[in-house]
Amino acid sequence: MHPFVGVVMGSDSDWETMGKAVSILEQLGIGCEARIISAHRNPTDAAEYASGAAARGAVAIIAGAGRAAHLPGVLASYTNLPVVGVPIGGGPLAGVDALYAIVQMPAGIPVATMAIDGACNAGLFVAQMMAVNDAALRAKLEDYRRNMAAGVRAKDEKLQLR
Ligand code: RP5
Repeated sequence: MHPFVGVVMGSDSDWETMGKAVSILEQLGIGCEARIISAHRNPTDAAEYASGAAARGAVAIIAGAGRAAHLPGVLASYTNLPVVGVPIGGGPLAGVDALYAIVQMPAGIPVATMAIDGACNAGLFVAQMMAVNDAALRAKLEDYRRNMAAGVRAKDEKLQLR
């Protein structure tokens, strides 16, 4: 059984954002599966997915949803796996509705909430949790930060040539 991260989104319209979590996990060599499951359109599938995820080898779930955005909290209520929530931007309230719905979990069922559309950080956050017990993954994350810092320096140098 290979460990993997479940990346769940409420709609295919969330993919443009949630694909960034999949990309960063894949870039770091972490297995993941992407699923579209809605907490209100097919709630029994949501319950079944979260209930069975740990037994299938999931180590965490990243869940993204927009608007009423109850998906992360609903999935978290069916599993003890860490659930990371990504509020999806857009809609009449620009994602603030989703942020509030995801971040304000009552005590007892935690959801680690990222920024609106913060799917890349959701992937990195889960990778950093997994890296606590994985030296090779730690090295990849260190590389990632080194490259990011080099990118900023390169942009700075380019600006100085202006
Ligand atoms: C939420 O409603 C989804 O997560 C999505 O962000 C939003 C709109 O869904 P669609 O109408 O685009 O399917 O459940």
